[in-house]
Amino acid sequence: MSGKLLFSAAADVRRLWNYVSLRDVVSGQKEVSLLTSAAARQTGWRFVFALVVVFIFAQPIRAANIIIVNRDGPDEGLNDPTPVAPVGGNPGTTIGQQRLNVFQRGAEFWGARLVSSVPIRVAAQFNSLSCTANAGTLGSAGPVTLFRDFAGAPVAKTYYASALANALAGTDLDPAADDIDATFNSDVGT
Ligand SMILES: [Ca+2]
Repeated sequence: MSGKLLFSAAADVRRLWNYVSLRDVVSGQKEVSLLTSAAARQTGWRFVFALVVVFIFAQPIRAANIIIVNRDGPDEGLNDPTPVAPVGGNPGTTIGQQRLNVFQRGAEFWGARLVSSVPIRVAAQFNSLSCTANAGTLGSAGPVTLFRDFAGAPVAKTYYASALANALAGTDLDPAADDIDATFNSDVGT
């Protein structure tokens, strides 16, 4: 929980509190002493603060489910059966499994930080890309599809990458397609 969030929530509650107090006085439903009694306000603020704390901790975990879709063929890339020893906390015992574990770790890292009710499908593969002894392409990734003018789009006539468009729409705008295509260089380290 950030201090900024708590401050913002408290400010909103205070505006609501002031509004309710003013409304009650104008309508004559409550005594004016509600506004002027320090003891009443203090008790009220304790109650409001408790409500804010309960509200914040009752919120669901903000996250997204990122699914790694293995697009490699048999015995290559993410399916490379070459035996290797576990290294750097990666328990995989083949090159392919270690590569997949890295993808999965990245998916979990970003999944915990992004917000979407729609699963994000990442088509993942390792292929031979540009590589020399001194330089090379590590990899690249990008959206598979773009959408615009869908229900929930914040700005008209503007394209959004599919994962973002799905999150804003609250539904999968193209369930048959992956959202992100990621290719990393199978020649690095060989
Ligand atoms: Ca491949």
